Amino acid sequence: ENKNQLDTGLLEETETQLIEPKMYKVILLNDDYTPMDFVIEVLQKFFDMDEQKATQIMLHVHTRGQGLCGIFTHEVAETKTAQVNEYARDNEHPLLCVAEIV
Ligand code: TYC
Repeated sequence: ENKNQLDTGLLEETETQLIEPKMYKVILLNDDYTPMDFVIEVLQKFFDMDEQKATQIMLHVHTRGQGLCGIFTHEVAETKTAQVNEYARDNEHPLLCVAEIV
């Protein structure tokens, strides 16, 4: 509930509904064929990571099977997964990225 000071000088109460956006985890999956350097490049290019962070996430995915790249709104998460999967396919790698609701 907000109290808005209007130019009438009167104080009017209005109700503002605040809707929390649903957030989505973007997860990278391991496979046996995508080169490690390509995965590091993807993490830097699409998730704004430095080389050290990207290497750490890549090795986590490689050893544990999957790993978290970030948490985003629905639109951003869907855009990033589509961009990663398209970039991987364009370069003929099976790398897969998925979004799941938090
Ligand atoms: N397992 C791959 C290899 O040995 C490397 C890799 C890491 C692939 C992370 C995908 O999401 C991935 N070359």
